[in-house]
Amino acid sequence: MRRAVYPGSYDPVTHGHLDIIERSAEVFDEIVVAVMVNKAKQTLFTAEERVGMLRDVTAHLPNVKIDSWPGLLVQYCEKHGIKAIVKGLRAISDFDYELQQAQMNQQLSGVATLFMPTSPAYSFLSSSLVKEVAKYGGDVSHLLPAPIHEQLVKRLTERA
Ligand code: COD
Repeated sequence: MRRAVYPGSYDPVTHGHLDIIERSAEVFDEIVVAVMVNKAKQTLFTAEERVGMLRDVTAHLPNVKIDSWPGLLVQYCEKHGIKAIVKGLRAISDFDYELQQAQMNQQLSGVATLFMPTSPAYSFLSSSLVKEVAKYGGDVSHLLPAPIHEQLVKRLTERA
């Protein structure tokens, strides 16, 4: 079985993430979307909430599983016998850091990283920008699945 992990923060999941998930699910037999938990990093949504949101928006994809992991990505891959990592690339600015991570992960465990270019419609899209725009009242409803947008607005209203 050809399996790959698609790791990220997903704080929250956007149409850009979903597009990569849908396209990579056509290439691999199974995609595991892994919410990577970094306790030092402040997130708007808890890991459990992010896992729940990803489960909701990928319910139509039978070969996509959602999980979370608090450690190194390569440890997750080793534990689950996964040999490939999928990463989305938006622009050349993503490439430097993604290449470094890919080479480090390859050195550490031999796991391969495959880059999937963003669809042009989503090349400007990031969770951070979505949060920033939404925080100041900008309309980001077209950039996220509707239930995620609702949760984002609710959380930002609670925090305001
Ligand atoms: N179009 C296409 N791809 C996109 C888009 C978009 N609009 N938006 C985001 N993506 C891609 C990103 O490039 C990334 O590949 C993935 O989707 C997830 O994005 P984010 O923003 O949710 O997640 P990041 O970038 O914060 O994730 C970083 C990781 C959590 C993957 C990384 O820090 C990690 O592996 N951490 C675990 C600890 C570890 O192993 N560290 C050592 C690394 S060498």
